[in-house]
Amino acid sequence: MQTIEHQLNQMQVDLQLQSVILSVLAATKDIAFKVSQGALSGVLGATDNENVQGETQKKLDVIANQLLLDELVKNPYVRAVASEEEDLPVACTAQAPFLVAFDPLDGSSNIDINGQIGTIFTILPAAEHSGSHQPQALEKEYYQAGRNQLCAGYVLYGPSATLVIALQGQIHEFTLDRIKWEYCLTKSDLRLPADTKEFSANMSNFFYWSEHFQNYVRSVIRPNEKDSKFNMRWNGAMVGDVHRIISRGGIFIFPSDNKNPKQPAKLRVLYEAFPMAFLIEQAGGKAFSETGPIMDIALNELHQRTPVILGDGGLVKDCLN
Ligand code: AFP
Repeated sequence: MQTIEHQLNQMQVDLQLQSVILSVLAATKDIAFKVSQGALSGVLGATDNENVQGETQKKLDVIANQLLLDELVKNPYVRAVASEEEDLPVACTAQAPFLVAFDPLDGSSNIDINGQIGTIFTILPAAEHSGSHQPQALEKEYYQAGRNQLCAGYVLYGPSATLVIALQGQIHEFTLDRIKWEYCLTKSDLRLPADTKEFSANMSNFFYWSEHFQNYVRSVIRPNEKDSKFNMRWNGAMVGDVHRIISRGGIFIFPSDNKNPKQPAKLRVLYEAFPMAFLIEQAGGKAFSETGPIMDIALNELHQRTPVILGDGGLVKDCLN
């Protein structure tokens, strides 16, 4: 069985980049183990803390964040690590060539119900001539467009732990062998299946969306003589919804809403939208905000948010027109 290590070597991925990817994956194996032990490993439930997003942290958010930081801080090729759970980037090795960003545990609300959760990550190039190694200066190094990403992926902790990773124009799926604790190749060159009539949206936001998105959803669920109406699926964890779309096709929409005028969009650009857009594009799909391709967003705030509409290219076009 082809392991991720073999695959990266076969693709002749830069050895320093390989090392960073394998550090991320080493941490995800620990997270996968703790998740699989559930209540037995003491990872369920909430802490008393709030993260920078103002959300109550779950124990597993904190544990997953720490496991990733511990692995990456000691990697000599990582200059800094930005996490959804940290205010500012954590400085690692000065002058190192790569910046890493991750959502350590996406879908936290599913932790305690044994639902789908995952780790999402991206790797970006660090500036050639870096200045100060202070967190505030490092933050500015992340202010890049999504197209600069060198590699992005996620590990979905479901009934099995599934890694989907995109780099060098390829996207592959690996499954964690829980006996050998190795990620083994299970699907190569993933392509989004076309014409799946399935949409993914949190419908409880319907009346807070613009008329445009309300009309789109009305149009896909309206009984129609010619077409069968769409089915709906919503995991509450982007990692699960995107994995289904990569595997089975369809469209995911998380538009802006007017629930909270200070925060019209929910999903984070750096930790969710960028890596998922990179993966979806590599699989032949499209990923847009409400104003253009997500990959063209130029980040200007570490915890910036964006609307996300992604999936099959034809469906995304219909949704935005
Ligand atoms: P958490 O990781 O804080 O649970 O948020 C998950 C998420 O960012 C994304 O994975 C989901 O698609 C989205 O939020 C779900 O948000 P709602 O619960 O508001 O629908």
